[in-house]
Parts: sequence; C-alpha cells; structure tokens
Amino acid sequence: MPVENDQIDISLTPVKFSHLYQTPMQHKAVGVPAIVSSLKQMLQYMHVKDAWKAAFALNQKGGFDCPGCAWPDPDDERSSLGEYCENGIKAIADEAQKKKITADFFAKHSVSAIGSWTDFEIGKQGRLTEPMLLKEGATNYTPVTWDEAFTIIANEIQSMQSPDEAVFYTSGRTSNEAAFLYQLFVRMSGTNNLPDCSNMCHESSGAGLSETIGVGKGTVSLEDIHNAELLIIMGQNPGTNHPRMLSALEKCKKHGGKIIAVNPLPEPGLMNFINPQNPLKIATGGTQLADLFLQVRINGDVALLKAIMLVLLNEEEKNPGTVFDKKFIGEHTSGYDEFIASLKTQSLKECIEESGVEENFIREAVTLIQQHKKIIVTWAMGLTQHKNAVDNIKEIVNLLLLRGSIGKPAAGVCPVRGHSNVQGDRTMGIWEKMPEAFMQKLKDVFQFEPPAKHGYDVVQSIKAMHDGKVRLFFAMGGNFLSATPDTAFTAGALRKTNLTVHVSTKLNRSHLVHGKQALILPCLGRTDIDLQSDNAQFVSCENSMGVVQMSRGVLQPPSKDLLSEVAIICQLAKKVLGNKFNIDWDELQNNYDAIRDLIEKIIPGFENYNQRVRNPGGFYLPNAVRERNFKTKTGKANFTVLPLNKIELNNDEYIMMTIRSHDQFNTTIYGMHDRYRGIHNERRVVMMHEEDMKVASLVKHEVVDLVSYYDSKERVAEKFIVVPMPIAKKCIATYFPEANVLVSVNEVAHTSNTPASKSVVVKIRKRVD
Ligand SMILES: Nc1nc2c(c(=O)[nH]1)N[C@H]1C(S)=C(S)[C@@H](COP(=O)(O)OP(=O)(O)OC[C@H]3O[C@@H](n4cnc5c(=O)[nH]c(N)nc54)[C@H](O)[C@@H]3O)O[C@H]1N2
Ligand SMILES: Nc1nc2c(c(=O)[nH]1)N[C@H]1C(S)=C(S)[C@@H](COP(=O)(O)OP(=O)(O)OC[C@H]3O[C@@H](n4cnc5c(=O)[nH]c(N)nc54)[C@H](O)[C@@H]3O)O[C@H]1N2
Ligand SMILES: [Mo]
Repeated sequence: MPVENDQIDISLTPVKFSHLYQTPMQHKAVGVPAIVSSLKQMLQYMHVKDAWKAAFALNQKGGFDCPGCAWPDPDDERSSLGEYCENGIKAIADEAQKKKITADFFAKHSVSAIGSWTDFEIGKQGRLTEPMLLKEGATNYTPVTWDEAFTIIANEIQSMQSPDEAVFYTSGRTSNEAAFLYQLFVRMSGTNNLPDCSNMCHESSGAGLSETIGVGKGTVSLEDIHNAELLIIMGQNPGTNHPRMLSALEKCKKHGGKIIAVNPLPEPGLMNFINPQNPLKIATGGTQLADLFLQVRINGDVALLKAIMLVLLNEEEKNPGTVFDKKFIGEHTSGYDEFIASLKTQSLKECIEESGVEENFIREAVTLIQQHKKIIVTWAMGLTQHKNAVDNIKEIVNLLLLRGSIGKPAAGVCPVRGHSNVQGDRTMGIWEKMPEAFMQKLKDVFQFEPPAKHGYDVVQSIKAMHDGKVRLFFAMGGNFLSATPDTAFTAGALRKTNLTVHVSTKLNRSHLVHGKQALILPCLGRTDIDLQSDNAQFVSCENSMGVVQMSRGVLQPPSKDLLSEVAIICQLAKKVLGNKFNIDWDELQNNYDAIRDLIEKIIPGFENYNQRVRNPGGFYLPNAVRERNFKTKTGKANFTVLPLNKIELNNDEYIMMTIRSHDQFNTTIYGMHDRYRGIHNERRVVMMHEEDMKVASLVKHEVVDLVSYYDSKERVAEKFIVVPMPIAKKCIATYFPEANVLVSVNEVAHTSNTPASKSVVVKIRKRVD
C-alpha cells in the first residue's frame, strides 16, 4: 500500500525491542574481547577458507583495501594478519557472508513484509545475486535480465524533458575507476546532479579548509601522526570507527607525544588501548592514550577553542613572541589583526560557560598547547554535523595558525574520513559543483560541453524529489533513505519519482521505499575477484591521507550474475549514450588500465598512474599545504572571524547527537552490542546523564518517546529506552539511523549544507502506556 507523504509508517523505523542489558562502560579498547568478537563474526557468517584468505589479504600491499573506514595503511611494516582491526573484519564478514539472496527470497517476501524487519534482520539475509525489478503496483521484486534493466533506465533518461530530472547518488565505497567513469557518464548525459555521502559527512571540513588553507582535505601523513608532539582528537570515536588509528596513537605516545580528547562522552577508545597487533601488550595491560579529556558539551567546540585562544592570547601579551609564531603569521597568513581584535571582544567567562568544560581543564589544555610546537588536530563527525560545523573547522585552523603548526612535519589538520574511498570519489569528480578547471579539462579531452549549472547535493536532491522535479533516482551504493535526515520526508520524496535504481551488494531499506518502479542491480564488492574477459582487474582507492593504492579482491564472487560497478556503468553508458561520444565503453570495461589512462589526462597528481599504482604501497598525491603553499584567494592561510554560537535550551529540552554503536557500519548493523559503552542487545536507546534523569524523573530503562520541533512540525521517534551514561549534562545520544526521523531536512550547516544530525533539540516525553 502506498503511504501518504510525510506520514511515518512502520516500514521506515520498525519498533522492536530485543532485551537490553548493560555492563559497566569499558575503560580499555580492543584487546582479547575484540579479537574474539571479530573471529566470531567471521566464523558465523563466512566459509572458513574464505575467512582465512580474506583476513590475510586485508590491507596488505597487493591485497584489497578494507571496505570499512579510510584510515591509511602503514607505508612500511604491516602486521601479517591483515592490518588487523576488529571492525575491518566485521566489514569483510558482512560483505563476504556465505548466505545469498536469490529470486526465491523475493518471491517469498513482499517489499512491505521485509520493511517490517529491523535493519539488523535485513542485513543478515545475505548477498544480492541477481538483478531484480519491482514493477509498478507490484508487491514483490521479480528477476530481470541485465539488458532489460539497462533498457528501463535508458528509456527513463531518454524520455526526460531535462537531464536534470535525474539524480545520481554515490556512497564512498566506489573505486576511483568506477567513480571517474560514473561522473563522466552523468556529465555526458547532461547533468551535475551528483550528490554523495560526503555531503552528509566531511563536506563541512572541505568547505572550512578550502577557504582557510586552500585545500579541502587533510595535510598530514601517518608518519606525522606518529611524530606529533601533541594530538588533539575532537568529535571522533576512533576505538569504534577507526580502530587502526589507535595503533598510530600508541606510536605517537611512545615517541613522547601527548593527547587531548575533546568529546561529550568519555569514549573508551580514547582513554586506554591494548594493541591487538602486539600479543605482549595484551598480556601486560595497554597504553593510556588521552592525557587530558575535555568533556565539552555538544556543539560547545567553538566556545572551547575561543576560550583556549583567549588564554593563549593573554599569555602572549604577558610574554610577547613566546606563544604565537609571529614569523609564520607574518609570512604565511592573512587576517591576523582582525582576528585578534575580534577575539578580544569575547568574554572568557562566557566562552568557558558555553563550552561546558571546567576552567582548570581548559588551562591544562593551554599549557600543553603552549609547550608543544608540532600539533595535529584530528576530527570526524562530532564537528562536521552541526549548523555551524564549518566554523568548528575554521576555528581549529585559527588555533593552528597562531602556533604556526601547519605545513611542517608532524603538524597540521587531519579530518579522518569515513568511507574507504570517499576522498578518492571526490578527487575523481563526484561532486555537484566541481571547479571550473576540472570541467574545462573534461571539455578539452572528451570534446563535449559539460553542463555548466551546479547540480543538487543530498539535501537539495531530497527537496527536488519532494517537489516532483526528479524522475530517476540512481544510487551507486549506499542506503539513501536511512542515511539521510528526516526519514519520513525523504521517503515521501523517493516515492514521488518514477524509477529508483540501486547498485548494491546487500539488501537495505532504500530498496523498500521506492519510486513507481524500482531496480536492484547487484554488484561485486571489494573482496570479490573481478574478472573481465578472463583477466583479473584491480581498482584503486585514496585514503584519508592522500595515498592512492591498488585493491584486488581475493574471493570467488557469490554469483556469476554479478557485474562490477565499472561494468554496470560502461553498459549503461553504452545503452544511454550510444556512439554519441568518442569513447569505447567496451574497452574500458575490459581493461581498467584504460580507465586509469583517462584519469591521468584529467586529474593532476595522477601522472604515470598505471605504473605508480602498481608500486607496493601506492603513491602520495601532492598536497601544496605541506610546502606552506596556500592556494586561497589571498594566497595565504586565512584567519577567520567567527561568531560564538550559543545553545539555549528550555528546562525540558536536550541537545541530541546521533552516533554509531560499536556493531554497525553506518546503516549496516553488524550486531546488537555497543561493547565499549556497555550497551547490549538493543539499539533503541537514549543515553543520558544520571543527574538529568533525576531532574526529569526518569528511571533507568524507562521507555520514552523523543520529540523534536522544527518547521512548525512535531517529529516523534517512539519507544527509546533510557540508559544512564556519563555524557555531558543536558546532552543526550541516540544511534543513527533509528533517530534520523527527528532531524529536519532544513536544519543544515551553513556553506556545506550538511544535515545537523549531531545537534538536534529534542524533548523527552513520558509514555502513558
Ligand atoms: N566500525 C565503523 N567504522 C566506521 C563507520 C561505522 O559506522 N562503523 N563509519 C565510517 C564513516 S562514513 C564515518 S564518517 C566515520 C565516523 O566516525 P565518528 O565521527 O567517530 O562517528 P560517530 O559515531 O558519528 O561519532 C562522533 C563522535 O563525536 C562525538 N561528538 C558528537 N557531537 C560532538 C560535539 O558537538 N563536539 C565534540 N567534540 N564531539 C562530539 C561523539 O560523542 C562521538 O564520539 O567512521 C567511519 N568508520
Ligand atoms: N543521523 C545521522 N545520519 C547520518 C550520519 C550520522 O552520523 N548521523 N552519518 C552520515 C555519514 S558520515 C555518512 S558517510 C552517510 C552514509 O551513507 P551511505 O553511504 O549512503 O550509507 P551506508 O550505510 O554506508 O551504505 C550501505 C549500503 O551500501 C551498499 N554497499 C556496500 N558496499 C558496496 C560496494 O562495494 N558497492 C556498492 N555499489 N554498494 C555497496 C550496501 O548495499 C549497503 O547496504 O550517512 C550519514 N547519515
Ligand atoms: Mo561518513
């Protein structure tokens, strides 16, 4: 039954409980329980032989790039059991699971029946194995041939009045080769509508960094992290989301480095760490990681950074030239005087209050910052998903510029990327507003006029669909419905399209909330052997630190009917574009070297791509900031003047962040435990400070509803269980994607348009039943 727009229906967020129990929050990350947990996942879901093969090829030179996060691999020694990581192993067990979804499965289960299952249940059904079509008005998906599927899509595209009636989404697992061809095909078909998961992820980092230092990505290498004197880790939970980063932190500590963690939650992965690569450590107890923990309140980071810089300024004024790097500031920066003048107008007391951190801790942080010259700030979603997220990033740059801590070894900025190739996809041109120089290159090399008008990003795509302006929604990977904000609104939007198409490895909720017709196109994953005309192909990815490396799958694919992403794009392009452009799509499909030859012609830094990508460990892309070359409008690194944001909450309001549990990769739910935080067997929880619970007369494990009010609309997420947690006061936390229904599509970061899913103002409503 089609559901009316904007109305919550059960298939969007099934409410089922699974017997929550809590254990004490852990004070140590990784160690033996992590190894046990990941081996269990592998043996439960994979064939033993495959598990073994995959584990040894993971993140090895010549092996495959982990389909999990984008943390880099060491340039030199790599531990032999893959680059071992609990959550990397879980990502493999999920992709390479032995269970399969065939046409029988879809004949047996209707779309609405599957919709009533939880994401965990849906994810455990197995790998997709053949193309499927949901015909208009049908209740079940039925098999379709690849050729028929491409014809359906081509017909839809060809009957559009404007190419802008199609939207082409990308999730960040897509390889460089596939991403390059995809954007080329999309632009040749006439649109820049290329939203991607980055729009919801590090877009704010890109926006803040481009304006201030002239490059939209990080400036440090793994070696820099090892050698930093001071690391400030903000809004990031590496123990869960970038576990291999913990080994790098350990190396940094070994070299005498200090670590400050800034987070509303005392995440165990930031506190103490037992290295699974090192059996000796497991026996003896581990490394204390954070030297100082600043329990900031949600979105209190600008206030905290301002407070730190005010105290630093005071010290500088007492002893001129000893705190700020005046030589660096004079030679390489612009806007210093205005910045200092504005900083002086801020009240230290107010900044401290707004940050939620006690003054003595702030002073300790200042001492550490003053004592060290090689400082790196790392961050992730805790900073990028707020309305003033871009200001967070710029304020970090202000701090580093004051200390001259950028563009030299062991210093700089490190936005830790999410998806394993999200950074590479952007480099390849997956962006709704690629710069002029890139478009000109496309024009020169491929002899066509690329569309000039910027395309839709994620939020604009949702709104355009909602307004009936989009006929085709095509997704290269990902789970758009569940990853985006405002689930009910987005569902209404997707349902207004004619055709939704998903190139996917696994079944997910986006296949169930669809246009008039829907297609599922199953593809090879990172672990699968990719044979084209009997030749094994490899692809390449760029990690968080700008290293491009090859990735070659080692396992037999789950079905003969799967195509690689590259093959899907080539065959679709051939069908849609015919011979309109001088491109041999068959050749590109049969030999990925030919794709890399094209990439080399368009994208700077990829000279001799085919040769260099074959070097063990790959190659580094150039990064001008490392040479203190700032490609901004002023030609220098820019200080920026930013407002102090204030969060005003009524007595019955809280600020909510939507975060990841330890057993999930974005919308893929591996398991039901959040081991480090001690939350087991349940995802519909709301973490809350015990004192706040008392004030609100809530008891442990009481079931409540969460309510948000935006755009004069009440949004309700029913039935969440209250769990006490040592989180900052007046702050609460829920898991993504269950709580996405509360995030308004209109609450976005300025400049980057990223949904503010880490600062949602909500009320907690007691239930009457
Ligand atoms: N195993 C696993 N690995 C992953 C992923 C996964 O889901 N599972 N996802 C991948 C992706 S796409 C991404 S983008 C990354 C995400 O990696 P993270 O950003 O680490 O993921 P989140 O769970 O969103 O965690 C945000 C952290 O920021 C803190 N935080 C929230 N709000 C604030 C704030 O206002 N200020 C500060 N200072 N801190 C705040 C939270 O307490 C939490 O520790 O991980 C990648 N790696
Ligand atoms: N409330 C809230 N919302 C958020 C976030 C948050 O912190 N809070 N985080 C945001 C962030 S940082 C991100 S990156 C987005 C993530 O958004 P997405 O990238 O859209 O979501 P994923 O859950 O990573 O996508 C999982 C699906 O990708 C498919 N897949 C997996 N591997 C492959 C592959 O190799 N090829 C293809 N074609 N498909 C594959 C599988 O079918 C799987 O079901 O979510 C965002 N949404
Ligand atoms: Mo992400």
